[in-house]
Amino acid sequence: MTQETIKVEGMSCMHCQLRVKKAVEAVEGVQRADVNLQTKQVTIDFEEGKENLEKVKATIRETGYEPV
Ligand SMILES: [Cu+2]
Repeated sequence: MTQETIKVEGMSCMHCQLRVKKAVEAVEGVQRADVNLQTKQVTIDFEEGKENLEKVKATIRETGYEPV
């Protein structure tokens, strides 16, 4: 498993937090995503060999938030 942490701007409440979590967890190769509203950090656990951070970032953007 590989873990990556990115920062995401634009999340303001628990609804945003859940939307981002669900969207990221639906990306192929993502095992789990944890979203921290306070720190704006999204921690992503990828399956070995299926790390695709660019796809995750694109999905977050499509969902309406801004990965930085
Ligand atoms: Cu919200």
